[in-house]
Amino acid sequence: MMTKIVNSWNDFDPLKHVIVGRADHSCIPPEEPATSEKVPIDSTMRGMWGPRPLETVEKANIQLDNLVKVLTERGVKVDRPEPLQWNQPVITPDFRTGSMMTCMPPRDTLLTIGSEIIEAAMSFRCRFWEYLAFRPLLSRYFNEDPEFLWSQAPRPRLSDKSYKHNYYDERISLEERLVRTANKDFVTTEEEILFDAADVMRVGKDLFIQHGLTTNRKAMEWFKRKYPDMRIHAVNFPGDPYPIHIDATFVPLRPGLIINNPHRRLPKEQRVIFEKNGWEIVDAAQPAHTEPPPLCYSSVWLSMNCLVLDHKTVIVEASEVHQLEQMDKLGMNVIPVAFRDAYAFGGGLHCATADVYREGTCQDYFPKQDFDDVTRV
Ligand code: ABU
Repeated sequence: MMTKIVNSWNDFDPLKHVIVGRADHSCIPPEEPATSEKVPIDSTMRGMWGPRPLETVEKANIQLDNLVKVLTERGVKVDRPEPLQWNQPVITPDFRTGSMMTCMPPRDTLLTIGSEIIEAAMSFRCRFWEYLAFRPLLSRYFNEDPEFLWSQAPRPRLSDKSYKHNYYDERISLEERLVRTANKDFVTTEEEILFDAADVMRVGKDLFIQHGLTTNRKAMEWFKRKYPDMRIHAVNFPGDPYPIHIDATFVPLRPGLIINNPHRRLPKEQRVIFEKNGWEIVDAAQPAHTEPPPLCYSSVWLSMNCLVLDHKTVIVEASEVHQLEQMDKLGMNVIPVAFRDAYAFGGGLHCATADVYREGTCQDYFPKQDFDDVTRV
């Protein structure tokens, strides 16, 4: 009896099976070359590291468990990772750092492309072993699904050569950060392949990959060689001073429709492929909150970090009233789910999940290619 377990080509076809992360044992990692950026200078998190307060872990797990319940009630099968004791140092021949982080956001670690799941080549030293939390699941999929392709991108060494020395100078103004984003000047070098899975937007035959703090050009070249029959696009959002992950910036809701963070608009010349192929890009609604929750690395734009269940149904964080309303106006049935207590552990509803199975096949959503596409790698 053949069992097909893994299949997903985009973020909008009917979701049938998903991984939802866990917050257990999560730590705030010590500063390291790739991460010091995300802690604002005046934040109480500055210089702080170690296990997250237990009551916050418990609250996050309550909301993660509730998400599982909502999904299960709608017929979506849910698997969970096995958290490690994250409060252990990571020591390799090339570096040492004081602790690991979490397995709350599987979206950063696992990238599903068709019947393949790739363990990403992540740039944070504290996330070096994170994939181990998902190994029991991937091992089971491998045993049960004869078509499942289990892959790992080349393991990065994350030596000092992988980062620009002194990139994070505390005196850098916000304006200077924006100049750097526009110039595609990021903390990582091109020494080795580096990417977080959450920087990859999957739209059938096309992968749109954000070039930013967590993903470099070499990764895009790797994708191009790995998938010669797919089209790889490099996108960049100059309005984002901290470009980490595409899923609070540029989010597809269904074929032909994307919501784009209005502070991080896709530049005109990079929009051509969408325009020529009849896609509509609309500004996402404003977040309902002016600040992220305490001890959170992510921005208030987790408001748009939604989980699409099918072309007409989307889960949105319950307090994000403007985003809920916009989804409704865009013709989506909206399921509000409280999730802010989980944000600090690695992000929103999309971050906290990773696709295992969506119905559908690899479609060409961008058949018109008779123009100069500046995004094409
Ligand atoms: N993991 C998504 C975070 C993006 C943001 O902070 O806006």
